[in-house]
Amino acid sequence: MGMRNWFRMSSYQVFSHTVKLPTFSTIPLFFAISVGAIIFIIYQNILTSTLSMYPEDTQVQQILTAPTFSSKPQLITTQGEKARVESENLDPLIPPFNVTSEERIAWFRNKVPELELFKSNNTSSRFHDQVLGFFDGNCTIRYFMIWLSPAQSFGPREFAALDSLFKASPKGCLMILSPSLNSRQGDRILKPLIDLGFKVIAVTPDLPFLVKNTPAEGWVDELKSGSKDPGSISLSYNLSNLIRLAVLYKYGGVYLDVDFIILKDVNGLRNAIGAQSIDSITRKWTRINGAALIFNKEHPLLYDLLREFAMTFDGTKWGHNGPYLVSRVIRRVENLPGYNLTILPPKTFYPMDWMKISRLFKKPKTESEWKLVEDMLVELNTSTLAIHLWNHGTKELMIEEGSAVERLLSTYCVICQYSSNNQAQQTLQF
Ligand SMILES: *[C@@H]1O[C@H](CO)[C@@H](O)[C@H](O)[C@H]1NC(C)=O
Ligand SMILES: *[C@@H]1O[C@H](CO)[C@@H](O)[C@H](O)[C@H]1NC(C)=O
Ligand SMILES: *[C@@H]1O[C@H](CO)[C@@H](O)[C@H](O)[C@H]1NC(C)=O
Ligand SMILES: *[C@@H]1O[C@H](CO)[C@@H](O)[C@H](O)[C@H]1NC(C)=O
Ligand SMILES: *[C@@H]1O[C@H](CO)[C@@H](O)[C@H](O)[C@H]1NC(C)=O
Ligand SMILES: *[C@@H]1O[C@H](CO)[C@@H](O)[C@H](O)[C@H]1NC(C)=O
Ligand SMILES: CC(=O)N[C@H]1CO[C@H](CO)[C@@H](O)[C@@H]1O
Repeated sequence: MGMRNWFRMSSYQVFSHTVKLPTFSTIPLFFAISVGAIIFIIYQNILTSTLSMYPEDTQVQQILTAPTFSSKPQLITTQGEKARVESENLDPLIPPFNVTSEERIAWFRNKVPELELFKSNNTSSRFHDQVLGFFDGNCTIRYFMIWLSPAQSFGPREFAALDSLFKASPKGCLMILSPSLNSRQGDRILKPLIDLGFKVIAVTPDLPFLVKNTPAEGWVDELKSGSKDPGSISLSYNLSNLIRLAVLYKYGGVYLDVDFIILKDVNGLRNAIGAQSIDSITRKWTRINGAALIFNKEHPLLYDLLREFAMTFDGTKWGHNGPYLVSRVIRRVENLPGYNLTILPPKTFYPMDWMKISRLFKKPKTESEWKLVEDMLVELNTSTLAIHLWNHGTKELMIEEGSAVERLLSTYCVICQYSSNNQAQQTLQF
């Protein structure tokens, strides 16, 4: 029990050392810029320095989105990519194509006994012991990631996310919730980091245990018992959303998607989530993204999100789609007392939006393009904690030599498998 409170207690200690109070001059400035744009960033009654980040965002966007890259980035056409696409088809949670709802339910019912994720129904979970055993007092920060695809599709780009994480937080501890990586193959993938003394582990999450006594418990029970249609797209997508909420609700810590490059330690932030876009006039957020979450355990927002998840999946009650869930819930609660929520500006985690991210994969050709990449790197180094690469749209893109992404990958790393030569795309053999 003492352990379970650890994150919370020590996070306050850490926070008190690192929080920067806004200077008095920034407060009136901010007010002048956005009177009436209600921004609500309160952490334990302290206005954090993130307030003053909003006005600067225009500058960042100008640098990051300057329209100099003319041609499109190249697509990968190598063997490696074909192998990757094929292995992704092995995702155990993608239901058979073009079948009825009844057929999908039947398919899933047969599948459940094989799915490690759903195995336990025990209050004394082995998973829980693994979490308590892994995050000891030497972890400066507690990270979680999730990987529900097969181990063979965990490629060099995903590895680069881990590599950047340990560059930023060498004393941090990372638990990857993943049935497939909790294996010999997973051990081989993580070995280079473990050999260097970094604390990383892959553990099969115990979903029934994680959602116990949360509003999502019934949802998981129904799915498990085969009375709920798992849906036609990918159950992994929804389960990943659910697991990140449940694990932070239970233990607290930092959750990150595996398509980030982490530039800085996020220690010092608590109960924070990133805006992905803001209104250019009011400066108020328009979309919040759940790819990066920094929360104390049992935070009320996580509870609300779990409840919303369980309700919306039903389809009959709310009828909104998954990706909007976080924004919708936060819009309802952001001004309520007791939430202590920090909404970070887009440049913190999403400095480049998904429509424009591909330019970061392109080789700069002219002198002004090189200069632009330099400026971007400086800007990212000053104002971004982690850059989201929007894998859904970019995993097919080649990381071209000298591109911003290549530069980032070869800078923010300890093992640095991406080097500056053209071999960056060769498939690494784990
Ligand atoms: C929010 O901050 C207040 C004041 O510090 C504290 O009492 C309360 O527990 C915090 N709530 C959460 C959910 O962290
Ligand atoms: C889906 O299944 C139906 C009936 O089995 C069939 O008529 C239809 O052509 C299939 N569609 C695709 C895209 O395979
Ligand atoms: C439940 O936990 C107990 C004790 O840890 C163990 O002996 C038992 O096999 C577990 N049952 C299941 C279904 O996991
Ligand atoms: C676990 O589930 C099995 C059937 O799936 C049931 O027989 C058993 O009683 C359950 N155990 C607990 C502790 O809920
Ligand atoms: C922290 O690390 C030291 C040295 O490796 C070890 O002796 C100590 O037991 C660790 N502390 C905890 C709480 O695990
Ligand atoms: C980022 O900025 C810090 C301090 O401002 C500097 O020490 C560091 O070298 C920079 N890193 C890169 C990769 O530019
Ligand atoms: C509750 C939830 O997030 N449900 C989503 C599951 O995934 C599908 C798409 O794959 C969404 O449409 C649902 O909204």
